[in-house]
Amino acid sequence: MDRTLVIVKPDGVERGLVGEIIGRFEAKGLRIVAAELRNVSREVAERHYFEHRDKPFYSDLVEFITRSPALAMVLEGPKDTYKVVRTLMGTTNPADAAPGTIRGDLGVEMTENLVHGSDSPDSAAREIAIFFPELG
Ligand code: 3AN
Repeated sequence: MDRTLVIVKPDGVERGLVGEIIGRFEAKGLRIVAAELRNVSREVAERHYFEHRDKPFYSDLVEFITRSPALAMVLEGPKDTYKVVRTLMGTTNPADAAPGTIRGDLGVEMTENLVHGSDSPDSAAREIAIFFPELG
């Protein structure tokens, strides 16, 4: 089995889309191993988005993920579960994301793209350790 980190971002929680988004992962066959609604601290946000620290959108990203509660969770499934999650999420920009995906069906704004999913097995391990150190 393989695990990955998923976050329903503040826009998804504010819009009442938590059930809709989790439902898609569950319907696909992934299992929730841990989940918590929490205010992401600036420190955790900065660790999480470390690889983007030099990007022009970095401060917007940190502001956004810390602005109101987000639902952090660990999902489990077959090998390369992170890929299954990212296929269901759709491409980064919701305006371009395919219909049938979470971002394609539910979003239209670039920063407010509803959901985060780790982008590799290494990212998954790193991000799970940041958000759920007790699972290590
Ligand atoms: P994804 O969330 O699809 O893995 P990443 O990891 O490339 O995308 O980017 C992390 C986050 O940074 C995205 N979820 C998005 O909110 C934001 N982002 C990425 N690229 C841009 C960009 N060109 N302009 C504004 N925000 C961006």
